Amino acid sequence: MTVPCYNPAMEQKIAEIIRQTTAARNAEETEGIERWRTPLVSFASADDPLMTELKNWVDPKHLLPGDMLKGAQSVICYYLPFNPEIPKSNRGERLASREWVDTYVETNKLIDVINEKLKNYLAAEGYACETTPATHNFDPKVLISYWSHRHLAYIAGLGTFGLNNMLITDEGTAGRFGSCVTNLKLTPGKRPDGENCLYKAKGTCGVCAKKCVNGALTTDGFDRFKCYDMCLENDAANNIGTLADVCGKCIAGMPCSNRNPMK
Ligand code: B12
Ligand code: SF4
Ligand code: SF4
Repeated sequence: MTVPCYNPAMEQKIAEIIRQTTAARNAEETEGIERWRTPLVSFASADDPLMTELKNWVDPKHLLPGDMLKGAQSVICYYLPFNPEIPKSNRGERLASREWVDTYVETNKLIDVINEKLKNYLAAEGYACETTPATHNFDPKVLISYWSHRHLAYIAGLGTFGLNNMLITDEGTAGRFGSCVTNLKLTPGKRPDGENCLYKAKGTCGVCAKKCVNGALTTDGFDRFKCYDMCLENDAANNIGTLADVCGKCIAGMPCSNRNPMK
């Protein structure tokens, strides 16, 4: 029986796996630019009092870490920030840039690879790890997932929510999140004190709402169905043989795209 206790060497190794797997994937890129900057990694305790809030914030059906894995101790949360050239390519126009589409597909694949490596590493050390894909784990009728990576990343201290719904990290919003559950006890990340969104902190900016191309995002709220219509419009326009339901105009060319605008 493994007694739960913090293990800094293992925490470092987990972060290393995430960063090295991303770096190795960047190095394979022979034609284009490197897609990702250095990932951010943080951990949340399965016992954090905010975990039960997931059922209020997202949906009563949202899972708790213990529903994913018996004996869960922690959630490993990470963020893969894009090279700023990727959101830059997605500015303007109604349709998403091809770079944005390809980076979405490639990042989802990379998250699967990272999760598999984390699972193998933890298994070799005698721990369990339960993984979930980056997306398409949502209920198509309500467009809500019962495992929300960004709410878990919020609990782990990786950022705060912006007006555009994105979690604004210290490396911005143009990137993707992964998370997995383990029975290894990991040191929880500290949550930021203030808001990272200029609109929420000071009532300024609001550019994301002005730039929404399908009337889905306004300063009064968000219509997820209008947003998904736009994502499907991009999927149809590209037709690349795998679902590329993207848009992301509200995170391209924004003050929060590649950095925390409050720092
Ligand atoms: C379903 C889904 C969609 C749906 C619905 C969108 C939505 N906002 O939920 C559709 C298909 C429309 C969609 C669109 C997009 N998505 Co999407 N999507 C998801 C998915 C699968 C689940 C999200 C979910 O269930 N949310 C639950 C609802 C209730 O939460 P919410 O809408 O985010 O709203 C909350 C916050 O805004 C919040 N809020 C505001 N202030 C505060 C303050 C506090 C303290 C808290 C707790 C909450 C909070 O209030 C709401 C309730 O909590 C996740 C992957 C995953 N499994 O986590 C990706 C994900 C959210 N999508 C992502 C992205 C990037 C996009 C797009 C840009 C498309 C693209 N890739 O080009 C657009 C952006 C739309 C937008 N502006 O919100 C990323 C977000 C990255 C980031 N930096 O945050 C995610 C996390 C995928 C990933 N693995 O990285 N998506
Ligand atoms: S564009 Fe401005 S208002 Fe919108 S989320 Fe980013 S900082 Fe907040
Ligand atoms: S992803 Fe596109 S449609 Fe959805 S809120 Fe952002 S700009 Fe609007």
